[in-house]
Amino acid sequence: MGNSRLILALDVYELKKALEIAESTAEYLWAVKVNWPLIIGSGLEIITELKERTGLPVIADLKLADIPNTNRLIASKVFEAGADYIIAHGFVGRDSVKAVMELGKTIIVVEMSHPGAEEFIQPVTDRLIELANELGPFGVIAPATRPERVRYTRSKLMPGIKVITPGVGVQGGSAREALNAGADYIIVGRAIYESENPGKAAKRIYEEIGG
Ligand code: FNU
Repeated sequence: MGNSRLILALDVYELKKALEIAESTAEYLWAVKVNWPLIIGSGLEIITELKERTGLPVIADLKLADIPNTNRLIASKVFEAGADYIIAHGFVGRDSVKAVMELGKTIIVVEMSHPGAEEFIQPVTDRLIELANELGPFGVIAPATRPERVRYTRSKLMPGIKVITPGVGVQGGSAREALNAGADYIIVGRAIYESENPGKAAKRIYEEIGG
């Protein structure tokens, strides 16, 4: 749905299951996010298939963190498969991020949602935000588990760069709070795909965030 701000994190292995969940939730989503579990379980073709079945944008959450050449080798195949966005780490440096951005729309991780993010990533978030402001990616990742950090990131980030926040639901973050803190999109995985009725779960979150 064009006006939705919900991104489904489709972290299952199996192709059939993935397509079932995607189809039953599609009308409440802005985009579907695939990560390594699904790519390892179902192959890269799952991206093409998901796009065909749902008509939604696909975000490839590979968190690329390699030298520019390897980032380029991976990203070119993933964009070729139909991914609309790739998530890349910023901490490896601007050359590695640029290698991805030259090939397609990119989302840069400036902070993560798990507790361990406070060890190494959070101390350099300011510099990662500066990098994003310099390069102008589609968006950045900030943690829904720490709404104050979402607010902080939004306040430092150039307008036009989207703030995308995972950590809603099982990790403890609230969709409403993340959006109130300035997030443009929220990412939800287990709270939808582990639910007995993923369609209903997606609808509930969609309605909670005012669709
Ligand atoms: P759920 N994800 C995350 N935190 O959770 N890409 C980050 O900081 C980040 C992510 C992803 O907890 C995670 O890999 F940068 O079941 C998973 O795919 O709702 C999804 O967001 C969260 O899944």
